[in-house]
Amino acid sequence: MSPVGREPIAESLLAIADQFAHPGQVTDIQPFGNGNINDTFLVTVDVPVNHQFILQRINTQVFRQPELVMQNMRVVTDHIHDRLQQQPPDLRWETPRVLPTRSDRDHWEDATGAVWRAISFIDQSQALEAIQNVEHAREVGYALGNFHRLISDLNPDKLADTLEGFHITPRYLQHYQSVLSNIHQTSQALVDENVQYCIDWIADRTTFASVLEEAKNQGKLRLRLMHGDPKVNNVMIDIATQKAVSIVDLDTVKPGLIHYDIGDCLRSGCNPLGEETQDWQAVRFDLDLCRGILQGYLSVAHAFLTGQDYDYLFDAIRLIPFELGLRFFTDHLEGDVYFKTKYSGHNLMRALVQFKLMESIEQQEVAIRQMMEEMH
Ligand code: GN1
Ligand code: MG
Repeated sequence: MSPVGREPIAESLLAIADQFAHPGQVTDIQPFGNGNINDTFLVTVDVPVNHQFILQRINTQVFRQPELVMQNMRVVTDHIHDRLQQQPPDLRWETPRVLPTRSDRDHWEDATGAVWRAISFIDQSQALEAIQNVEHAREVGYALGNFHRLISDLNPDKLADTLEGFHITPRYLQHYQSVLSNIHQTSQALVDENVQYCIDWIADRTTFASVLEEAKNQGKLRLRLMHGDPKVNNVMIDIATQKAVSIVDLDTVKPGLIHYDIGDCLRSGCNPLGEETQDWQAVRFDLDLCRGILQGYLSVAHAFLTGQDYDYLFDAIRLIPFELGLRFFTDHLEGDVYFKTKYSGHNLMRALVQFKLMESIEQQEVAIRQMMEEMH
């Protein structure tokens, strides 16, 4: 019998999990987390330690070359693993590892062509969906800083670009503009007042979209490796100590600007209502949480940030909710082809949340800049 409140294991999932070289027998498989792209499951096996692992179906509509995603993941996790061996184990920090198939491959393709992989689960830890308090914020910031530190000496040339244009804001804007111009002006889709709100919001900020890319092109910001998706629920927290012990979801590690990561971490961590709220009018950017995340981040990153990096921190915080809102809104206009949705209008709601967060950031610009000044 399955445990109370749990679905019995689907035979097909069990067969897929058993393609991977895990110890023991599988006792449970449950859907896990709330990813917008891949399908994720937590698998439990009947052994005393490391008794869980992650099983994922890679979304090949988004990641068109899943073998390169896996190659990157191995390069990154091997690098971090080696670095962790070289330093004294004062603080617990781990990296997820790729679990091979029984024939020693890093992914498995089923009869339908779906691509699956298995990744170790960070034992005795959990990812929280929403930010809890300032201590949690500090840990989330620390996790990003530590990740940036650990990959700072990994040669970017070793990583393939698995998602071209990812986190290049002007590209998203260009795509949005072409989608919008293809929708007939009298289309029902544009009549909605919230849709109109988004269109106006974006129209007023088009020049701002290229702020970080211009700084990169002018040599003010350096290309480095970034995580690509350092949101709150990708930071694993040790259940006993409440300290961050890992940052997971390494699909989007690639050369880019660490500012995109900093902005993404803050847009996710300073919005107490969370990015999935439907109460979008009430969304606020919380300054105490912002201070917490930056304190945690800078406690590690202060050593490698330049003066110009600091100069662009505010723009990064303001830009990423804009970029993500733009991505959600474009997907809404295109008929939800990229992000998974749970209800009609979901991507529009997500866009409104991000634009409201951006409004709150703009309103608090003076206070945010002053806070950064004090921390520099
Ligand atoms: C997507 O699938 P998930 O939830 O890890 C997206 C991120 C967004 C995020 C918003 C490859 O990440 O860029 O910030 O949704 N990932 C990709 O929640 O597009
Ligand atoms: Mg992700």
